[in-house]
Amino acid sequence: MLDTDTIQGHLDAVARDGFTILERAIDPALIDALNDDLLRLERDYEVVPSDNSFEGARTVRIYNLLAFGPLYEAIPVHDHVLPVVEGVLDPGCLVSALSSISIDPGETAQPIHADDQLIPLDKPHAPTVCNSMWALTDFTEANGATRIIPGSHVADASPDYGAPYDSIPAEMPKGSVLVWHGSLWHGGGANTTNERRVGIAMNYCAGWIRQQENQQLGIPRETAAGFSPRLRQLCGYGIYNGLMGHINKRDPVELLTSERTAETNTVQYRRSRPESERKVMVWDQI
Ligand SMILES: O=C(O)CCC(=O)C(=O)O
Repeated sequence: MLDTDTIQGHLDAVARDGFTILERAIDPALIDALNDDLLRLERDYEVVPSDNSFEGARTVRIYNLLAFGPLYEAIPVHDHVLPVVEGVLDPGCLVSALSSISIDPGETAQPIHADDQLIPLDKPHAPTVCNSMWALTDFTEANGATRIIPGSHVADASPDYGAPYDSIPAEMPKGSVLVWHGSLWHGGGANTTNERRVGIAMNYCAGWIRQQENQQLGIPRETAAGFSPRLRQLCGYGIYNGLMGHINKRDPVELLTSERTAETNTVQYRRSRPESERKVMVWDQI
């Protein structure tokens, strides 16, 4: 668990520089287990590079990791990382996407981009996205550490796709986590070594915008029903600010964990629920 001064230090860094690094934040045993399981998934599902300029011709990406077993459930809620993300966005934030990014030898640098550049808001703006990269191997300049442009999160535009920019490598030891404001200009680095660079991209967004991966359909319902209460909320089974995401004025998590069908979702019109069982929604406060 991070103390409040440490969290504030990271929040100050994100506000000033657009990023922060949580050094050796993750237990080595979890890192090893993730490395092993990602290799299993790659083998079992025969995952190969996508071969486009953004995803890379020598980069293996596995998406939607929460659908692949309980091991991945520890990532979005990790108490050495989530408090920083909650400070950048707010506690109503959501899992936007969870994927692995394994950059193999010979990969060239990814075009510099901002993760929020498809969101049509004038820049600079408050963070709508806060992303993180878990280093499952050491991240070095030579093996393709994420390249970042400090301070670019306050630029009044996103980068031009494919243009060259001066950037620095976010070097960090295995087990560390890079956290950044979604407007920060960055990209995966070139891997000039003989070894793979492995990262997990744990991406979050504000509770009031759309998630990049559709968590409610992408994760089987019975899998999501077994998540911890906090993870369910982060996946979108919750209500933002007492309004956004409701179903007939009820928290969607009630439907996730019940056998209700679309027809029975309308039950509140026929039988009102006891006050004590209801979540507080915005209508109850005005
Ligand atoms: O792999 C990396 O270091 C960064 C990847 C990235 O920024 C992306 O794919 O959006």
